Amino acid sequence: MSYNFTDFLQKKNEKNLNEMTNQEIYYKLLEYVKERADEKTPNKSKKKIYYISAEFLIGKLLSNNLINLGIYKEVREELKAAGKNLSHIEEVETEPSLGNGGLGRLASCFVDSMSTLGINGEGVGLNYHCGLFKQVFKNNEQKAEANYWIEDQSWLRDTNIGYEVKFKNFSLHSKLKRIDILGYEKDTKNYLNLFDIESIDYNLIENGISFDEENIEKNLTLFLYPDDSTKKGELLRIYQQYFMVSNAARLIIAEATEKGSNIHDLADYAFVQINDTHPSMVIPELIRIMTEEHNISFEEATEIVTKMTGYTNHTILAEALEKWPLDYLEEVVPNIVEIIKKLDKVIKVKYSDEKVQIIDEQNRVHMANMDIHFSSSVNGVAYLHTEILKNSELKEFYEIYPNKFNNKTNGITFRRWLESCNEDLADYLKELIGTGYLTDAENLKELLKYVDDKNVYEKLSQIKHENKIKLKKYLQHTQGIVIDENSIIDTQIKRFHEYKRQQMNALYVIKKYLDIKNGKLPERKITVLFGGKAAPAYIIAQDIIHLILCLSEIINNDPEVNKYLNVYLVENYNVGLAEKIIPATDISEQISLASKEASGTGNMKFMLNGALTLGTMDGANVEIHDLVGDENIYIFGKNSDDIIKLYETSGYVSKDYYKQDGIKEVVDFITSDKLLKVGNKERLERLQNELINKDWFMTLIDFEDYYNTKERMFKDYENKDLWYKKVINNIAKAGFFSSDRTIEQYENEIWKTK
Ligand code: GL4
Repeated sequence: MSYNFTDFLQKKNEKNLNEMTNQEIYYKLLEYVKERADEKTPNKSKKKIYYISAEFLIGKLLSNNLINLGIYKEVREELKAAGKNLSHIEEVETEPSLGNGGLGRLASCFVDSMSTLGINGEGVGLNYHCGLFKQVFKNNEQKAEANYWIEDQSWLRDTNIGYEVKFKNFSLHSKLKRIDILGYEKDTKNYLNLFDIESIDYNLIENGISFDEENIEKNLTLFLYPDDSTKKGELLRIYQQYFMVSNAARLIIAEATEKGSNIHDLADYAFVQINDTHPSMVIPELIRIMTEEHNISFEEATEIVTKMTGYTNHTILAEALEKWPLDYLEEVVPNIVEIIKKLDKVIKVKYSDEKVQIIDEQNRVHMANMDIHFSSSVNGVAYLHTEILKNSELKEFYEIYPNKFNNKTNGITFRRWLESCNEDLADYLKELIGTGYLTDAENLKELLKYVDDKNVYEKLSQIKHENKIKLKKYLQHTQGIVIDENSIIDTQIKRFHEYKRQQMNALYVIKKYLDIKNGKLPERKITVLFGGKAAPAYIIAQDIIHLILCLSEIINNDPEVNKYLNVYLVENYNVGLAEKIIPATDISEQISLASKEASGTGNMKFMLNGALTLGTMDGANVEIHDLVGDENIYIFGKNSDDIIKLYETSGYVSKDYYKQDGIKEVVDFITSDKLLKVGNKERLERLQNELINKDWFMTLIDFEDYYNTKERMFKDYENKDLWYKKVINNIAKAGFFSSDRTIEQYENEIWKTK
């Protein structure tokens, strides 16, 4: 029986809406949504997918749940009638940042799509009490603070499910918490399963964000590790990973047994998708439980587990592939080490090539290698990425297992990244092409009918302008930043990493500043927006943040320049900010060094929201380019083959580029008096030195092409018809990047639950 929010409040004898504060309304809405979600039944099928991931960057859930329940507009109208504003109420919700970036956000888009497609597939991860650190800026530097998100009332539901997890020196009892994952207008739902320890000691937080390494029993789920892409060998990480997979294995076996599995046939009941190598220990853990507790031989257990697991690789950065020292593992989980050694022996007998061994000569366990040997599917996350895995990074494995390798180009959920974050655009699309695109994103292609329609250009540019005004209000209110809604908005939002090359964008800003100082003025004001966090241990990334903050201080306060150029680094970039920035952006910066960004998913979100891509032929940019064609994207820079060759031959010498006209002046500016006046000498000098003498991610090789291509973009922007024709082409072709398509491919080609 359907009842609206007002009925719900009456039933509970609550005050009238107009007498309640936004805070009160938020908590009542939370209750109401949970009650409505109770009407839904879990998806059922004999075989179930367990998407195990150390990260689920779920973002706020209220508006998405309202949309998926099909009551977003209804609730908004009810609130409006009582003089309340739903978007103000959304602000009350704290954002759970249970992920670092793209990898965790992808996992969240995937659970949304599994639910929407009616697939019996759930997420399994950890319930971190502090999400990714809160970023604050002081003296033009990033400081990290603890980021609590769990309140007395939240989306988490308690269960009475829990297991005993044995470590070498102690055991921990777990507690499973669940979050409902509602499919879009579906009668069914799935869960996100987050395991926790029984009680957390909050006093163990040191310096805002670091663990007390002595008290793991009391703080195992206290923090999410703040490293994206670089994985340091930390003991705590092993504790977290084992806790996660041991619980997952118990859950899988319990659920399968309940459905009638005799464990010999476990692969008919469960499939585990291993999201990067953080959950890799699920392989030896399942084998351990089968052999120790179910009387199954090691050989048979290995065969079963291989059949029921698939591994997704998300990165080709060598330093990001986890390699755990064997003695670390011994110290934490000796039981697993026995199994890993046995698996290693199986491989050593078969193959002599050092590159494919699980345990190397320095006694380090290569988690990815174990995954590849002992799972049935290995996939990359974009066409180019998978090709690089097959032909270079994991070549030796591809030769052994050509049939295991497959590609699953990433996707994004259109419910969050269009319906929810850009309502005006979503409504206008419905007006033009109907609602079909909401369930079959390929229907966006129908927009091509309007590719020459100037009225549509006009309307799209109005929507963009409105979104800029909304962003302006929001940033003004929350961060004291005042952007100009009449400027062109050029955005780079993502984790700070040298390979993503925010430093190249910063060099562009310097060049533009110098241009303006020299009287070369842009036709229209440019607002350069940055957002992103740097891992606290990643010094150069912190230096890049510092440079950008210093540049914004100088530029935004210089009356000669700030009429033409503004630069902002928004503080504490997270999913919520992305949802506001993306719809307001004109230029999407996707400028990683070719071959380094596995896929990217921000690139897809911008495209869908009518921004044009300025990018290299890297990750999923390659597929965006293939879909929209040369004339609807701005590609620059060296391609991945050239870059891979340069690495192989050590053929890049940054100093040769530094010496060139136009580059030296810009790089030298980093330690100019102007910058040293507002900045930290050590940081600026270190960064400059890095660029001149090392530049591992080849910033300088692409700088000139980047600058020229961006200039061409600004010029094209002034021709509205030309620009919006490109915008329509981009939105129309974005359907391919729906995570529903990605998940359908996982289902049809790997999981086969149906
Ligand atoms: C990442 C990749 O860096 C990113 O390109 C990709 O889009 C994402 C999801 O597949 O995974 N890998 C790691 S590690 N962090 C990421 O964001």
